[in-house]
Amino acid sequence: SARVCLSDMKAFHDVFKKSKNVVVLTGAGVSAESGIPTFRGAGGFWRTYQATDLATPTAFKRDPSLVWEFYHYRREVVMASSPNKAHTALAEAERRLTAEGHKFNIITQNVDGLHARAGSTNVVELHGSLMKTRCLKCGEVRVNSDSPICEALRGRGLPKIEGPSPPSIPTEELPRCQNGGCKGLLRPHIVWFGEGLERTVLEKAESLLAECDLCLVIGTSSVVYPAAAFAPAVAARGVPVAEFNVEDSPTIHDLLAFYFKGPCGSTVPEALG
Ligand code: BJW
Ligand code: ZN
Repeated sequence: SARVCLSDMKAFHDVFKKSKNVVVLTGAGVSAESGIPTFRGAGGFWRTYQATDLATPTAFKRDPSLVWEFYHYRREVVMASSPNKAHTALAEAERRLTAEGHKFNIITQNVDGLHARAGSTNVVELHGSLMKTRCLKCGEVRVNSDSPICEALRGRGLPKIEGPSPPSIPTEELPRCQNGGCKGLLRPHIVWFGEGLERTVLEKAESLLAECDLCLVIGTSSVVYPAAAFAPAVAARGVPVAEFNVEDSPTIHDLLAFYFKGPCGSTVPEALG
């Protein structure tokens, strides 16, 4: 195969220097060193729940108060955190490469907004954003970084509680729409399991993937579709794919041109520096 020696940083630098159109796919691991728990690691629990049990439309219908507590907590964690060296190195690479007339785009599965806060401007948010809400009644999507998002959630959402859970918050007191007199129940503007990605967002991601000549995959377990299919599609065109992860992801390992094992806060600045 055309596979270059895995983990060969010098060979990677040669490929990186020659590429004119880089697409970076990121997942929760890129934010791990900012203190934001990943989904499938040990930190993927909130109270007794697996994070992925609460990120579903069914969970929200059953118990919107519980799901809002979970998202309120995560919003507060993200607002108190900062971009790390991997985010910063990606933002610097974007500035440098676009100034040279090249293309550099990030497709992120993350909902934390840390790429933008690090200074990246070409970012596609595949799974939505913790800092956006969507109204169940009128459909309005709005940026919202209020802390707390509503009074009733103040002090709620702690990941560890002693004794029985506090009573549910009445739905009237959960975040409500402020579009005119709508007052509909708001939900996080996030793609939950079983929900489709926004069509325009997916099309944008697919067109970037179709034209890139180098693809970096950083901090994702590559198990959640459709994002899990992105690196295989790029590799099928003969485009080199480089993974940066503390563990290698079995689902994409065989198609990699490069694999840099380790915390991306160290490996990514070295690769892009
Ligand atoms: C480090 C590090 C460090 C740590 N440095 N690295 C086809 C086949 C099978 C199933 C499906 C399919 N098509 C659709 C599905 C169903 C489903 C799916 O994929 N299920 C799979 C689990 C099998 N997909 C969907 O439902 C999607 N919708 C869809 O396709 O609609 C149409 C449809 C529906 C149903 C059937 C068929 C078609 C929507 C997916 C939405 C994903 N939403 C979530 C929750 C967001 C909400 C929230 O944030 O609360 O998005 S799930 C969760 O996983 C989150 C993440 O974005 C996503 C990906 O996780 P990620 O980022 O990879 O995190 P981890 O934790 O898994 O991995 C972290 C990695 O970092 C690890 O590898 C670590 O080693 C590494 N790491 N520290 C470098 N310092
Ligand atoms: Zn509304």
